[in-house]
This record gives sequence, C-alpha cells and structure tokens, in this order.
Amino acid sequence: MTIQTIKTTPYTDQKPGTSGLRKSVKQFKKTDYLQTFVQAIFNTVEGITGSTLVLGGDGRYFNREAIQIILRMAAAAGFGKVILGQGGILSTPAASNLIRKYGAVGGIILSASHNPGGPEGDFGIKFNIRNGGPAPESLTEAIFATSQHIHEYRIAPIQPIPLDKLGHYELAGMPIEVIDPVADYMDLMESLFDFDKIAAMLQSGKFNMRFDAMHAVTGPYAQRILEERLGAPAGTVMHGQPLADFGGGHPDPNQAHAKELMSLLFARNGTIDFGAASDGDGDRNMVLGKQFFVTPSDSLAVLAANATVAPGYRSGITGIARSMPTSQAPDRVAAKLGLPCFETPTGWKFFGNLLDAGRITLCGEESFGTSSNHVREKDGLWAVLFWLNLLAEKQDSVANIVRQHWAEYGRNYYSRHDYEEIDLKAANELMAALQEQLTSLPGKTLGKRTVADADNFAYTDPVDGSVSRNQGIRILFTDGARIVFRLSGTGTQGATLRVYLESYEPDSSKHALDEQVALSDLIQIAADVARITEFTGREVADVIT
Ligand code: G16
Repeated sequence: MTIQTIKTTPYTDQKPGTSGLRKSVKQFKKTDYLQTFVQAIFNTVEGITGSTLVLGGDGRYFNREAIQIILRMAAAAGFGKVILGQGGILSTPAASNLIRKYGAVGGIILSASHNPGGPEGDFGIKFNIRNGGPAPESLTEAIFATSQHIHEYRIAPIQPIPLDKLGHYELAGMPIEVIDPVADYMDLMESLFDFDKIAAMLQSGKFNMRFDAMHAVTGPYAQRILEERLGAPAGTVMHGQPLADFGGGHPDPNQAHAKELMSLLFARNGTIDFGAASDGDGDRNMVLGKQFFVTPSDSLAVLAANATVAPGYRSGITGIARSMPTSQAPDRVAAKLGLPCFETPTGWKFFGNLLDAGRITLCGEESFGTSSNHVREKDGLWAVLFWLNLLAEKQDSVANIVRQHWAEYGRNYYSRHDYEEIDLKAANELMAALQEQLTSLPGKTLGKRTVADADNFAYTDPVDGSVSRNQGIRILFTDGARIVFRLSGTGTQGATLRVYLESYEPDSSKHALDEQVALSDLIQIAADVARITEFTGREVADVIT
C-alpha cells in the first residue's frame, strides 16, 4: 500500500505543558494540527522502527477519530505493532502498565485529563516513554523543537480499524492488536493488594462505599474490579459509563467537581463509609471518609506510614517523593522511617528517574495524584484499592486513621486556591512582581509569622543531573508554614494562578479546625504579598481544594 506524504505548515503553539499537549478540541481539529504533532513525536523518538506502540485514550470527544489517524501514521512511520485498548480506551495508568509489560518503545495517550470534554471542551495528547512514564522535559522540548520545522507528514491510506472488537488486525502491513483495556491492569492490582480481605469487607454488608467514575475512563475498570471481581454491591460505582463529554461535567475528582459524591459522604445521617473518585484519564483520585475529606498530601503520608499492610509493599519502601507544592506531611513519615524524601517540581515526569533508580517506592502530588513504582504514572484506582486494603486491615474508619496519623506526626493544614481563566499578561506580571520581592522578604514579619526564606524553586534531578528552573515562588516561614505561587501548566484558557497554603500544627488538641480557618492568616498574607485582587480583579479564588 502506498504511504502518502502530505505537505503541512508548523503550528507555533505545540509546546507541551505540565502533561503533554492540551488544547481546545477546536484547535486540535484545525487542518493537520494533530498530524503535525504526531509526526513531530515520531520524528523525535528514537528506535520506533519495528517497535511496539501502545495507544488509547480517555474516550473523550475526538478520541476515536484521533486514534484512526494515529494508527495510519504509526503504520507509515514503520512501527512493528500497535497495542490498542478496545474502543480506543485506556486509562493513563493502564497504558503505563502495558508499555512496561509488553516492552513497547512508548505509548500515546489521548486525554486532557480533568479538563472538560465535548466539542467545546479540551483534547490532549501525550507521549510516554519506554519506562511507561511521561516524556521527560528534554524529550518534550525536543518534540516541540521538531514540531516547529515540520513541513510534511506521512500517513497510510484510510482503512478504518474496528476499535470495538477484540482481535488482530493489519494496517498497511502493521499488525494491530485490540486488547481488553482492563485485564492486564486488574492482574497488576491483584498482585499488589489483598483482594480476599478487601472482598470480605466489601461483601460484609457492614461497609458501604461509592466510587465516582465521573463518566470518565475508570468506569469500566471500577466496575470490573470493585463490583465484578471484589463483589461490591451493584451501584457501588457511580457515573460508570464513559461519555464523550463526561455527561457535561468537569471530570476532576475534588470537592468542587465531585459534588454528588461529596453530598453523599457529608450527609447528616449518611450511611456511606468510604467515597472515592477518579478523573478523565484515571490517574487522579480523591478519598473521602464519612464527613471527612483526606487531602492528597495526607493520603500519601498515611499510605507511606502504613505501606506494609499491602502485600505488594510488605517488605517496606525505599523512599518517598512529593512535588514541591504538596504538603510536607510525607516528609515527616520519611524522617521517622529513616527514608529519603525528594521534593520535585510539579509534573509526574519528574518522578520517573527516581522510580527507575529504585530510590523511591511511593510518590504523590497535591493535585490528587498518588502512585508507586508499579507503573510510571499516578494511579487513581490503585490509591483507592490501597485505602480499601488499609481499611480492611485496620477495621477502622477513614477519619480515625487520619486523626491518629496527625496525633503521631502532627497535622499539616493544607489548601490550594485557584484563580482560573485570568488574563495571561496580568498573571505573568503578578509572578514577576513576586520575583522582585524575593530578596527583600527574608527576615520580614508578615502577620504573626516571620519569613525564613523566599525563592523561585529550582530542581536538580539527583539521577541525571538535569536542572529545571522557575518551578514556583516559595515563601517559607520560620515555623514551617509555606505559601507557594505557580501558574498552571495544564489550563487552556488564559492563565490559572495556583496559591498553595500550608501550616504545621504539632499540638493534637488543635487538630480539629477547618483548614480554611487554620490557614486564614496565610490566605490574607498571600493576597497582600501577591496583590492578587489588583492584578487579577478577583476578590476570592474560583476553586478551593
Ligand atoms: C497533571 C500532571 C500533574 C500535575 C497536574 C497539575 O495532572 O500530570 O503532575 O500536578 O497536572 O498541573 P498544573 O498545576 O500545572 O495544572 P493531570 O491529571 O492533569 O494529567
């Protein structure tokens, strides 16, 4: 079959952000926009000829068309084989597992994660490397550089592959295997957690849980694992059917967007003991107890402190990593266990080297991400199963487990305030004005706290020595409190300012405060120092998590 070479012109906006290239569907539908970026990936990644590519996405609008295009381009690029999730579906952690398990050269995951979908929503594409993890910065920069010089792409003739039917197909001589997207992932989970113990708890009639799949990719995974394999009652999984527009919702598992789940768990006489949710592509998680929200930072700390309850981590963990804006709760666990704790920039790609080198076992981020060395992505259902394993082992409530953790380690009060869709120029000016204050802040007293240090976070990767600068402005106080300012790298409209607030309270008699109350003075300091209202016109944050 003849491979066609199509002339194209570079797009100047194809620079990947925190996690791949995310743009509006409208942008992705522009002539050859997707093709140009895919060709840039194929021209940049080494060793693709004859190798295997894993392909799938979160099922959002444009997923299926994009998959047919990428299959034709993969055939033209000379891949040896494509492993494709049935229906074009693969959760991000499941794709990461397949890349590792089947020795693929990498994978393409189509998702804009927690961003809304549909014709008016967002789409995204990211490339994961051989270790199953997101491409490191050096590679995303090289892909962007290539995209700026693309003047043609290569594609095999149209030959639609039946995405929904399991089996072996061929496109321009390249074999394609359409696989069950859940099976390999379920096997992996079963190798890590005590499924018998979890099943006994879920079937006991004494434990009530809900998992909100938010009409996104984890629906089929959660139904198969929680309801079919572990025997949780039908109806445990809410919003389990993946929809191209996520049912009009915002598939972001947090207090603001998983409202129905929140109201079930926080009902006055509620009967649900455990609630959890995952995002568009299945890598984020939110964990709730009865009238209790577990911050992602605390979740990482609690799982690290109790890792040995799960069979997969019985022999202990080697170290922990967290992204810089994540609270320092995990650091306290690492210190007590005598383990290293690494502080990386925001972005899962920064954990890859540490995991590959065996220097950490667990890692997590404040942005509802938690995972381990079992894959190279964050993993929503993994975190949920870990919590279920912990609950089954301790036979105690989520709230008690977390409160006991605070009593032992102290509580890191934590919150993130997001100012969304603000003017990009104003956002950059706000950050520049903060940067100018860095040298004058140390030693100053702000409210009741004294600034110990202020900087723009830079990270030197301890494995390969690469340096990443400008990763967020930090104001560090002498009492351990912190305020961090960053601009999001995943939004598609204007800019999103994230303000991360943290304060440490060792005294357990003071652990019962609402976090917004406990952090109120820091919230005010942040607003004053960054002149948020002056630059953004906003009096309060749009989303508080
Ligand atoms: C992505 C990245 C995460 C990051 C998050 C938020 O998550 O994989 O590492 O913490 O975005 O990034 P930002 O603060 O720059 O918006 P996801 O779930 O969107 O792929």
